[in-house]
Amino acid sequence: TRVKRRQDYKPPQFLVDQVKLKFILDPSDTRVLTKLNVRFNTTAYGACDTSNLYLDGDSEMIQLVPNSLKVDGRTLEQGKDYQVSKTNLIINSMDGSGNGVLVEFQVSLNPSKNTALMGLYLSKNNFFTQCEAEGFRRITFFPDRPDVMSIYEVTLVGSRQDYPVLLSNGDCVESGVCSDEKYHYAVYRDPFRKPSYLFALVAGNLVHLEDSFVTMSGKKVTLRIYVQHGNLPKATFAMECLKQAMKWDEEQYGREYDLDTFNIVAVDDFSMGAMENKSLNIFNSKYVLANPETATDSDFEAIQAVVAHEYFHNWTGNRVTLRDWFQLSLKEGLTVFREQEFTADMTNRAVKRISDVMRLRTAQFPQDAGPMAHPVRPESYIEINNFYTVTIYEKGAEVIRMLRNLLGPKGFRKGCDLYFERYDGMAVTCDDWLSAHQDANPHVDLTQFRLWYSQAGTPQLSASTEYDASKSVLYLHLEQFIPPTPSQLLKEPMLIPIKVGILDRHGNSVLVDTGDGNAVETKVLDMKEFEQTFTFYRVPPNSVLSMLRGFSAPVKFSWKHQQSLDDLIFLMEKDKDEFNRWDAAQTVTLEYILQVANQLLDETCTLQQVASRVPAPSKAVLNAFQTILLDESLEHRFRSTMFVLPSELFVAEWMKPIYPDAVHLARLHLKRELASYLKRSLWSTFRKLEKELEGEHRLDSESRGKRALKNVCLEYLCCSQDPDALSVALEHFRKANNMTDALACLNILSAYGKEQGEVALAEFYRKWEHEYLVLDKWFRVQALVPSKDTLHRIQTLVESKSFDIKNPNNVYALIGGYALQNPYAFHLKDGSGYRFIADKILELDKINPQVAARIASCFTVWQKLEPNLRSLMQKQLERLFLRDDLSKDVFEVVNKSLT
Ligand code: BAL
Ligand code: ZN
Repeated sequence: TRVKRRQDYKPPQFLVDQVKLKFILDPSDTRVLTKLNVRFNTTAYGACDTSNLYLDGDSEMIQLVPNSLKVDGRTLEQGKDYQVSKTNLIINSMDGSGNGVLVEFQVSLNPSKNTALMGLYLSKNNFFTQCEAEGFRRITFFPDRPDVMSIYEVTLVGSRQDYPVLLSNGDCVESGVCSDEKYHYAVYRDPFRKPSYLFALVAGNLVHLEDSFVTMSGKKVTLRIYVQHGNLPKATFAMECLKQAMKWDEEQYGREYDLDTFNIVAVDDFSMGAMENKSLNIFNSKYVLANPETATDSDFEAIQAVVAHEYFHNWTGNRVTLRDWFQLSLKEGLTVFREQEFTADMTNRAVKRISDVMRLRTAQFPQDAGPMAHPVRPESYIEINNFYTVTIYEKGAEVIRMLRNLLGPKGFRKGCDLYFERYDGMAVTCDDWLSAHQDANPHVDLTQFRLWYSQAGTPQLSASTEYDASKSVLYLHLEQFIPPTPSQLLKEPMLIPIKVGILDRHGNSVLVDTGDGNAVETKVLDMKEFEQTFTFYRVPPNSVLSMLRGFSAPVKFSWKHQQSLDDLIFLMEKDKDEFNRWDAAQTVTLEYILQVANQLLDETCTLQQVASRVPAPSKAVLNAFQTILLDESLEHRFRSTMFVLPSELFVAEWMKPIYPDAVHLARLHLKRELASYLKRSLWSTFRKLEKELEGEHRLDSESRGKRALKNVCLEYLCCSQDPDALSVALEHFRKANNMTDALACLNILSAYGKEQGEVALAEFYRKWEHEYLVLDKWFRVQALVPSKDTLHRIQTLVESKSFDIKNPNNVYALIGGYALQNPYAFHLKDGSGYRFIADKILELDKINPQVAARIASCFTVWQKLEPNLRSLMQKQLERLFLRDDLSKDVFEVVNKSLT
């Protein structure tokens, strides 16, 4: 299997100025008439007599129609003038002078067989496309790489009855009925040059919601959201989000929309979240459709984020695109950053930051410490689909955030403006992005900062202090260590921006004075060396440092000598930085959970036995949580977030080797201790909020916060399986008038209430059996039941009529939920969980390799597990490795895991 390397990049030999495509749509035999205006790339290679033209084409999906290939009107002969392989169409001896040549041909394809959902495929009898990263080669032969940018004209022809809606990128310039009146057609022209991965078409029986937006220069843009019949009322929220995003991008980045229409289409079968095709975004329906009965508050927030994300791509990704796939984070990291900032502006900044960091720590840190670790700009890959990762996206966004902190908001905006101005309409690199910022900010040196793009691994930052009471000076010693990652053993020191604050013993801010004449409440220290000491002046005795405020860099921070519990509790209660209050609570609870887990290791014991064997959590900690729960001056949402204990996956990151059961028991033990100590306050808070929320359901941020806190209280109250609490949860479940409450209760009941859980699951199913997206939640709830019996449940569910293994949402919810998010149920001591998942990976690999590979990533942890689990998981990896029919996607994950 061929490895692609960044350093092997060469410009394309041929460019394609114009693409004309005519699709005659048929579920099992679609024809694509393709006309390409190609010319030899003389700018890169000079002129030559002739050269072979290589067009990518995936023979699994497309067939060249015999005798259809012509060059400048002359029909070519197979074998003599051209060859077709599994992956290419090679046309011999094309003109190398740089003059335009017209290449025409026809291909046939069978969308109904396209279960990989890459290229042209069917979902509920409607046609959709997904071309990123390399799906266009499953539609027609083409130089399918992002640096070949073309003007597209697309004609769609299809049955009027079956496909009343015909859509492609750009503006519809012509449409009508064909001579055979059963068919109609539409012609689309996209005036912007674009790479093939941004091509899209949709044809089907859909309805749409329409609205408009007037841009900053007064242009009216028509906005449409297309959905299946019956779903229109569920699209109104997404439409509001789209308008918010359009406005925000004008205000924050000066970016205006550039066409007369902007379309979003929702589809149930989709491997990713959504896709930013030029003016025709295609979305996984779960990121479009919502009403309070069927969607949770988190679903609404996810829709807001994804709608904005795809819209923002119009500038960061589409107008300025990628030179090659190694640069993926150039558009993804930047767009995630823009989306995060947008969401922070629309909701609660601190809570948003906390949830982003939770995701980074739970998913990205383990990836960066495992066999699939890669830099934000990878050096090599086997299958690019495997690189749509939390590292490219979320760590990529952290890198952009650090850059903005380094340059300041104004300098960053100047750099962005220059980037858009300089590279509009071009396919560029991460280096180009940095050079725009460097040129716009000549006083800052970005040389060392570039390492964030090339070095993988989460930097570990450790700190210690010394205080000189006679001078009121505090010395902060910092050390950074970047662990070795695959093919990168030695690392250079990174530029780590560290935001610090100082608090005196009463919790008042002490100005951070480093002697540069600029004493401020929060200061950014630029850590550049492996070891560095910072000096703070005029520091009162017994002050406490608040480190890495707002999580100013994606690093693992720790104190050399464990911070005292008093200091942590103090920060939890008093820090001026809300993020750090939360983080202090995380540290306190993480340390306790680890202490208990390390005491249990692989001993099998009940929770009662755990409680009798380990030291109880300190009263001071319990009281601190009590104070926070009852502190009405804090936002509900923030209070609820404070009660989310570090996830089992995150705790495991700190345990060597990992004993998943011990982590689970230790975490649950702490939860129960908290619940028991806070019982009265939890009940009173729950009851109070329940009352306040009575009446009509409201979606505003305050109501969402109240629901979150109320449901957190209920969860704590139920976690010890208290029958009274469980009855309340069941009652609450039954009378819920919104999905947030119903689902929260369902999760609680199925996790902690045996019979009540089954009753609630059955009732939920009966109510929502016909609501595809809600049923998906029902799958996920069951996948997440923290029980050793969960595997049996999943085994039954995958065979049920409601589950469709061809549907990625179903797979991610049930199989992914189990293998990737439920360590206690997945890590079974007889290895049966691993065997089941390996079987499913093999089955999925034949259907949708991209989805199969994502599930396979659950095995990347094996080397960190305790010896028994480690060898059981290794066995399944080896079993997969021995297959000779694995897709590139799964092969890459398995192969890297074993090496
Ligand atoms: N470009 C793939 C989907 C997304 O990140 O928007
Ligand atoms: Zn994106």
